[in-house]
Amino acid sequence: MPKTLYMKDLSPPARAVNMTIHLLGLEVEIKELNPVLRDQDQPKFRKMNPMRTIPIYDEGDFSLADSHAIMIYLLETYGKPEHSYLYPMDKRKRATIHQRLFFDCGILFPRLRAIMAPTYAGRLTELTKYMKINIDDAYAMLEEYLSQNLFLADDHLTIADLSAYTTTQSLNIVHPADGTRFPKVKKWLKTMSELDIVKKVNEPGGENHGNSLLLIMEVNKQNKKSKL
Ligand SMILES: N[C@@H](CCC(=O)N[C@@H](CS)C(=O)NCC(=O)O)C(=O)O
Repeated sequence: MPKTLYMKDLSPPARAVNMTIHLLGLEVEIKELNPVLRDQDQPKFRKMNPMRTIPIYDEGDFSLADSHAIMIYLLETYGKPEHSYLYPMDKRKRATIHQRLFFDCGILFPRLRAIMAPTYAGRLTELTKYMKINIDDAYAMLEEYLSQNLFLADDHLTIADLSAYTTTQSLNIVHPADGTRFPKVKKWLKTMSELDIVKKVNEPGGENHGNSLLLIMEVNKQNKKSKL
């Protein structure tokens, strides 16, 4: 059954899935859906994903939304022994990975989305104090996790890192982590940025996403000024 990933390169969760696909060596056709243009609202995609978000993964007779669910499915279904480092069989290790994926889904990404939505809607001109406090609070949680292991859920790379990295990379562009307060976050960001998979598959979308948010905020600022 042919496999398709509906995504856009700028999307952090979509890039996390794409990196997983590459690490597993899967043949998956990538088709672009632009969430800013609301491509995902078309009836076909609404049926596949009533949440109306990307990424969406499709195998013809089965489709799945939410990057975290997709990554787990891909590892469980297509993971070979050589991929077990990404998602070890040990139940407690998996439970920790699941928790970190939920952390991305429930804490990290919503704090980024809180910036993305008003920026794309033309309303946000700069981060509010409240947004910055929330991001620093998320960095503090990451710092704690990274004090327990070298990577987010273990002493090596797992799918939890792929997921949280794409989100944190953008957060770190719009509101850089303070290296004095969050040294482990800074080190992890650097380590992740130097991985081959990140360089080859995550980029240039990763850098472009955060930078485009800053650029759009600047445009929003100019537009606001010109209306005064
Ligand atoms: N928890 C979801 C979040 C997906 C998500 O919000 N994707 C954004 C693009 S980065 C989107 O499709 N936004 C459209 C919207 O929220 O309406 C996942 O991990 O897949």
